[in-house]
Amino acid sequence: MLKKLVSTVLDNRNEQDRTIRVLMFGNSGIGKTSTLTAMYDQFNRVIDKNIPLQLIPDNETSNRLNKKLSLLKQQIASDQIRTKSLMTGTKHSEEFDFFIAKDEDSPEKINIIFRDFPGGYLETERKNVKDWVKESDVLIIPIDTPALIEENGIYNEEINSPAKLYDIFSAIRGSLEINNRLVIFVPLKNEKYLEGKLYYTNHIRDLIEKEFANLLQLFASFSIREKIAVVITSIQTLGGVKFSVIEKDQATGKSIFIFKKKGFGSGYSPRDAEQPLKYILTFSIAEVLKKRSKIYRKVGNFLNLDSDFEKAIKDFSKDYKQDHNFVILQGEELLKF
Ligand SMILES: Nc1nc2c(ncn2[C@@H]2O[C@H](COP(=O)(O)OP(=O)(O)O)[C@@H](O)[C@H]2O)c(=O)[nH]1
Ligand SMILES: [Mg+2]
Repeated sequence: MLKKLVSTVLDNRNEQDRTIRVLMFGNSGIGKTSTLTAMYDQFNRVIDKNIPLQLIPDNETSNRLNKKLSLLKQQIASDQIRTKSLMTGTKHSEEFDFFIAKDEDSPEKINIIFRDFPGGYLETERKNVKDWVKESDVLIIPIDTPALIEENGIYNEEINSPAKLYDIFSAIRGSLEINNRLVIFVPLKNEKYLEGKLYYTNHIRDLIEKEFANLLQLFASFSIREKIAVVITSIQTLGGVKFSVIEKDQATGKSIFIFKKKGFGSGYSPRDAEQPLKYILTFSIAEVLKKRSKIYRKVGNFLNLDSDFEKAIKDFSKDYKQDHNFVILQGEELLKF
């Protein structure tokens, strides 16, 4: 009893320095670093100027992402993009640290740590991956959309690895029953399938539900479903190009997905890249509020999140998109404050 009380109070103290841990899955070349880059680049651009918030990377994160940003912009300047050949994928596990605050000196902040690891780890470093899942609040599963859709999805298993993901999660299903989590499927490279009317008629959601059925059933199982919110947010980290054809590389026999510029003048134009962050912040603030009301009941004393800061976070995140391509599959309760 005493132990419980002490740990509640300690939790309480730590609330000042809140950290959200986000784990990014996906084989190299799927678009993890591009997603972070576009998110960081877009956040400060799209946020309403009346909301006093910034997404601030630490120095190392900033250097790495700015490098990536210039690579992406260069890439889009060429007429044709061959995935995997122009850029090297993630080779080892990396962390990208950000915080959200009014400014650098503000004592009120939320830390967000993204961890990115090479897809091969799903086979070779399973113990680490499982530990990372256990300590994460948010799991991001980027999806290579052309691999999901083209040629009836024959490339899906190899590129998006639903079976490997299922193995990892089902091995630790007990831990999924303990803390609340948010899982975000992020279809990428989807420019071709979201154009014009296709935005409202594409089958991306249906295909995710079909191809990841095992994983989704696990998340929806009795002891887990109250603990996990699952959403789909289709975003574009490049925007100016669209999938064109799959070609066989003569030398290696490997299939290469080719992207072409949408039009003569099209350039780097990410779309909706801030949306996953809105979901992450909505989930996080809802968690904080829940904890606070619990602590209030137990100890009769709670620590405030500065009310202006709390309001700013709510103002930014409350209007997350919900439409054909932004879907809450389960756990809507965890995304309400
Ligand atoms: N067309 C298009 N290409 C993308 C998108 N996101 C990523 N890519 C491509 O995928 C490549 C690999 O992405 P990267 O973020 O380096 O993958 P990582 O290994 O998972 O970190 C990039 O160089 C882009 O060419 C997207 O939204 N649209
Ligand atoms: Mg990477």
